[in-house]
Amino acid sequence: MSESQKTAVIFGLANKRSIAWAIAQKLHQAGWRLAITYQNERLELEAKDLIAEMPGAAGFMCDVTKDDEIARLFDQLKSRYGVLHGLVHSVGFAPPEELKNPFLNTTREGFRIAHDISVYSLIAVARGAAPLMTAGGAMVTLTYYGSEKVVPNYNVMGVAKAALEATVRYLANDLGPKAVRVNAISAGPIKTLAARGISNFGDMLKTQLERAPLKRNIDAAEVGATATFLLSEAGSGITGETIFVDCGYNIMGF
Ligand code: NAD
Ligand code: 0WE
Repeated sequence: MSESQKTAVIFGLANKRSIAWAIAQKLHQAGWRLAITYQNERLELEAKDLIAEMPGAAGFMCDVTKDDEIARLFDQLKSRYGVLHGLVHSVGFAPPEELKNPFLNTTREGFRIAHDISVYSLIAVARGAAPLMTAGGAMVTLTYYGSEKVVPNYNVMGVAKAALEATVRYLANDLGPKAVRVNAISAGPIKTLAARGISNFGDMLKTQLERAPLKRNIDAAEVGATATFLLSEAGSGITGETIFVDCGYNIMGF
C-alpha cells in the first residue's frame, strides 16, 4: 500500500517546537493522513492553529492519564478512519521539582506521575490502536540517553525512559504476530517546551555538539525523518529497537 493511503495518530503536540510537530510535518510530506492529539484545553488553541495549516489533518484532545479519554479518542478514530497504520507517542512529563532535587529525594508521587505519563501511556494507547491496525502497522515513541547513563538532573525521567525502552520490547513481542512493529527513537537534546526551564540546557547543547562526531546538535526535523522511516515500509524489518538520532553522541567513551 502506498503511504498516501495510510493514517497515523500522533500524541504530544504542544507547540511548533514539539518533536510531535516535526514528525507530523515529515509524515505529512510523505503523504500520511494525520490525527494529531493535544493534552487539554490550555494547549488546544495553539495546537488547532498548527493542525489547521496541515491539509487533511484533524485535531483531537486526549489526556493520556485518563482511560475514558483514550477510549473516546479511539472510538472517534475508528468511525472517522476505520483503519490505522501508524502511531507516534511523543509524550513525557515529571513534576518539575523531580528534575531539580537530588534523585535520592524522588517522591512516591513524582515517580508515579512520571511513569504514568511517560511509560504507562504507551501501553494504553498501543492497546487502543492495535484493534484498528488491521492491515499491520508501526508505532514509535521518543526516549533519551539518560535511560542508560546518568545525566545530572534527568533523575526519575531516566528511570522512566529505561522502563519505556523495555516497554517497547514487550509491546513489540505482543504485537509482532499482528505485523505491528514498535520502536523508540533516542533523540539528542532539542530546545522544546519540555526542555525549557531546565537549568544549563544551553550548556548541555554546547557540550553535546562539541563531543558528538557530527559536531552539531540534532534538528527536530531529523527525528521526524527517522520516525517517518520507521513507520514506512523501509522499516519493515525493525521492531523492539531503540535507534539513536543524536549526531553520534552516544558512541563516544570520552
Ligand atoms: P513537548 O513539551 O513539546 O512535548 C511533550 C508533550 O507531552 C506535550 O505536548 C505535552 O502536552 C504532552 N503531555 C504531557 N502530559 C500529558 C498528558 N497527561 N496527556 C497527554 N499529553 C501529555 O516536548 P518534546 O521535547 O517534543 O517531548 C516529546 C518527547 O520527546 C518526550 O517523550 C520527551 O521525553 C522526548 N525527548 C525529548 C528530547 C528533547 O531534548 N526535547 C530528547 C529526547 C527525547
Ligand atoms: O525528556 C526530556 C524532557 C522531559 C521533561 C521535561 C520537563 C520540564 C518541565 C519531563 N518533565 C518535565 N517537567 C516539567 O515541569 N528531555 C530528554 C529533555 C531534557 O530534559 C532534561 C534534560 C534533557 C536533555 C532534564 C534534566 C537534564 C537533561
